[in-house]
Amino acid sequence: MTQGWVNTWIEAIQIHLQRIVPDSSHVLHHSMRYSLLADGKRIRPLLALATGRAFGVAEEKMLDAACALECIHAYSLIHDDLPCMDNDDLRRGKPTNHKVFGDAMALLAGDALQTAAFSCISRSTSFSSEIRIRMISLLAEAAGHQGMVLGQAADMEAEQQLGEMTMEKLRFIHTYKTGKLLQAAIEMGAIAAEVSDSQYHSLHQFACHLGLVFQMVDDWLDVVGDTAVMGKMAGSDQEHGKLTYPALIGIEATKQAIETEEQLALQSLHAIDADTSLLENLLFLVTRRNR
Ligand code: GRG
Repeated sequence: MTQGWVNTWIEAIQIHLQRIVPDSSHVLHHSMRYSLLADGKRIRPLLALATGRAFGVAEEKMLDAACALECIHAYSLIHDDLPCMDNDDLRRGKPTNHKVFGDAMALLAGDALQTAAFSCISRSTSFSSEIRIRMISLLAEAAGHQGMVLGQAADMEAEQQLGEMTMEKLRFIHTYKTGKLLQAAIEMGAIAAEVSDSQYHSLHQFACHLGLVFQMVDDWLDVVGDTAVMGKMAGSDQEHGKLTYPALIGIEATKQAIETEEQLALQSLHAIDADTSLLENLLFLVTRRNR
């Protein structure tokens, strides 16, 4: 049932995303659409839709807010791939944005996707202006200097001081760099549904655990997905400037940490008096991909 729901709404999200950036002949719009419409899991929009659904908000109503999250995500990936950051050539199986459109256009496409996200929510006809302002404020905090950008900055700083990496620092980086936008996705649904304070608190806890486990699984797949890396894993990721859980605590401890975070996420979800089965299944989609 969840797979059917996921397929239906991934398609609806894709159609909605196509409307955000005009299909014009301008290279800026080509560059924006190249990344925004590329295949991705759409986990952030799906989490927003599923949270809304748990509290009776129709998926259609949530689409603007959900797609705003995907715009921020697409912008972050474009900028993260630039030569001045991770300098990656491939993303989602295709050449990265700057490889196709050049560094300057990729920078601008990312900038424009970021502002498009806020425009998307502010123009939404689904919610009152009060709710839209709360959503905009939440997204700005999650994406900006108190959220994802802070996490990216901490990551860049830590790469210069690899010997001093600790579990505490790694958790901080992941909580901010990856976790904050995932949290915002869930809290966006909570704001839309005007949930009670205690429900908001449990959803927030769920979102924190989901954000951490998302990153741990990502790290796990980086290592286990590449068996050639396993034999030399203990220090090699750090030598290459990549900070991962397996490189810091080992494969077995990472596996255990994933299971612990999954259990904590489930406990937070089960404290909520609503049908959260979609959220539970999205958690499993995150934690059990390829494991
Ligand atoms: C440049 C401001 C700025 C921020 C960049 C999110 C981020 C911060 C960088 C991405 C680097 C990265 C690969 C992080 C690992 C976790 C992550 C966000 C993976 C990509 O997200 P998915 O798996 O991607 O949801 P898809 O392609 O499915 O959308």
